[in-house]
Amino acid sequence: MNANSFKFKEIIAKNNSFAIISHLSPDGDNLGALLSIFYYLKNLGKKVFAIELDKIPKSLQFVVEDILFTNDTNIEVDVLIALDCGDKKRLGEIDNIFDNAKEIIKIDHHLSEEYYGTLNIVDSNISSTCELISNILFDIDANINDKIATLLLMGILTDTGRFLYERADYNTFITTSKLLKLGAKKDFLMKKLFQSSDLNALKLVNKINNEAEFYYNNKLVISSVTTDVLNKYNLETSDVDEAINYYRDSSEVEVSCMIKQKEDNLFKISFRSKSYIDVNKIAETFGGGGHKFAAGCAVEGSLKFVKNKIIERFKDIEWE
Ligand SMILES: [Mn+2]
Repeated sequence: MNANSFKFKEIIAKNNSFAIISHLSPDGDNLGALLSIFYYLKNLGKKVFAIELDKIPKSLQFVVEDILFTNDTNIEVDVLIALDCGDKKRLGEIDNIFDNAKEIIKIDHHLSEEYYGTLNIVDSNISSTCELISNILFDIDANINDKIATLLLMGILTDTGRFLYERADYNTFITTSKLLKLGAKKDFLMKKLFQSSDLNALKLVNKINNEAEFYYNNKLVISSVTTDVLNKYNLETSDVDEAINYYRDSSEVEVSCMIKQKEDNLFKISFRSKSYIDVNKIAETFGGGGHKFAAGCAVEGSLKFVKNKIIERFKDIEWE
C-alpha cells in the first residue's frame, strides 16, 4: 500500500464526520468522485455531508436523484474531502468548514501548485480524479459495490472523452477493467451520458457550430452563445457543452474555444486542444486553468472584446 493510501485509510478510520466537496460547475468526474466517496463513507457507517454549491447540469441529474445534498456551509466536521479541484477558490464559500476541519484531504489531477490539504493526493498525469480514487480504493482494499464502481467509471468516461484523450492510457484501461468486474454499468452510462441529448439542445449546438469563426489558417475556432439565445431555446449553458468538440475533431483545427455568456458583461471561456497547444497556459493568462488539452477561465467585457482578447493571445503561437 502506498504512503498516501495508508494515510487516507488512517484518516477515514480515525474520524467520524465528513464533508465532501468538489469544484463549481459540476461535471462527470467531480460528481462521480464526490458521490463515490459519499457512498463509500456511508457504507462504513460514517456521518457524511455532500456539499452542493452549484447547479448540477440536467445531463448529470440521473446520478443524484436519491442523494441529499446540503447547502449548509456552517456545518462542522472532522474531515473535509475536496475532490477534483486544483484551486481552493474554486471550492466556493466554504471557509467555515475548511477552518474547523481537523483534516483536509485533497484528491485531484489538475495542474496546480496549491496543496491546501493536510493530505494531498495529486497526480496531474492521471486521466481523472475518479481513476485516482479507484486506485486508492483498490489499494486500501475498500468495499466497492456496483453503484460506486459505476460512479467511478462515469468520471473516467467523461474526463477521457470516452477514452479519446491521451491520458487514457494502459493504467486507465486496467482500472476500467477492474471497475467493470466490480459491476460498473458501462452500457447504462454510455446511454445516459452520450446518447440522451435533448433534441432542442442538439439543434442549438448545430446553430452555434454554423456560426463559428475560424482564425490562423483554421487552427483556432471560436464559437459563442449568449444568454438571449439560450433563453430563446429554453436551455442552459451546460446543454451546449458538446459544441466545443465538433470542429476540434476536424483535421485542421488544433484549438477550439467556446465563449458562454454568464452575466451581461461576463463570459466563461472553455478551451480544448488536440495535439500540441497547452491551453492551460492560455487560460492561466486570464486567471483560469485546467489541463494541457482542456482548460477554462472567465473574462469580463463585451463579447466582441472577449473574442478579440482570445484571438490576440494566440498571436505568437507557433502552429504546426
Ligand atoms: Mn477531472
